[in-house]
Amino acid sequence: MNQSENYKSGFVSVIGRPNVGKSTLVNSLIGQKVAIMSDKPQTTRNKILCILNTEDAQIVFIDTPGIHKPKHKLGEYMVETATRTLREVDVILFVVDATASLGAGEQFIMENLASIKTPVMLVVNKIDQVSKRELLPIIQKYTEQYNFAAVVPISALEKTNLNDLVDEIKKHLEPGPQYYPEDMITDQPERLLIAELVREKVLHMTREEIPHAIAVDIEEITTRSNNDLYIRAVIYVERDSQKGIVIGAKGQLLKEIGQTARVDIENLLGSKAYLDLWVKVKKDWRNRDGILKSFGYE
Ligand SMILES: Nc1nc2c(ncn2[C@@H]2O[C@H](COP(=O)(O)OP(=O)(O)OP(=O)(O)O)[C@@H](O)[C@H]2O)c(=O)[nH]1
Ligand SMILES: [Mg+2]
Repeated sequence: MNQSENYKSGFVSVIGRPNVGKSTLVNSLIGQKVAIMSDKPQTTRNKILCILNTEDAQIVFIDTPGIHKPKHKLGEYMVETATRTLREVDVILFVVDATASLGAGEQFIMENLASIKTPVMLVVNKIDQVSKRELLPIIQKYTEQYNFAAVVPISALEKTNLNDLVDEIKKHLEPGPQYYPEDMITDQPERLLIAELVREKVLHMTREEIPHAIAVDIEEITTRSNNDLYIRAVIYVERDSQKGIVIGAKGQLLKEIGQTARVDIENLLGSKAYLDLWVKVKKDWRNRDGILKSFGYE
């Protein structure tokens, strides 16, 4: 245990609009893919703890769903999950996209932050996409409206300025214990990580309503006699027509989803895996409390 007098620790919530790069940031910070990422908004659905250990600190990042105007119960759950973390943490990272202008969504989040005493840092992400000259006026628009504890421009994708960000966070942490063991990087059980990897592949390979309409449930994980894993996963969709899309002509899309997910799962678990993928319909599941619960959104 690392418990010197100067050892600091704390919880840091990573919030922002959908698609600004929150999950990319936490993965880059801890150097491992724990939270799935995609170019579709509303990728993250639950809060995900990602633990960073340094010589002198343990920082527990909480990746959260993007804050948006919810259109169904799942969305309500997601936004509630994100906003609930705000009062439980030592530092808040408000992540914004340097390539998008300050809009109603950001405004709404800043209004919510107004009543919160926790230090909020403005993290301006995707600076690999804008010139230095463009950056300053973008930052100014935000700082005019809120008194941020710090402003850190970064690129989560290219890992630019992440050390500065960590240093800045440490300044706002109190001396504290190591909450989690050194070798623990997330609170997510294996079963959930596997389900998320499958969901990520569906997000990458489908468009329009499909990414939002799916949920993945892992029904079985067993170790075979040769130590290979057998995993049975079900991809749930909301309508029969969506089932056809996910399976694809001659089952081709489902096969591709399975192959790419299997590679990630094998990397994650360090053993060979057989992934048995099914697609089932659960009508309007995003609005049904009981089903939301059974999928882990509670
Ligand atoms: N160019 C560039 N793209 C980035 C950067 N960070 C993230 N992205 C891209 O932005 C998209 C969204 O990234 P995510 O990390 O899934 O975003 P998120 O904020 O977690 O999104 P939600 O979970 O939907 O709220 C992906 O296509 C990323 O590759 C960056 O620093 N630069
Ligand atoms: Mg995310």
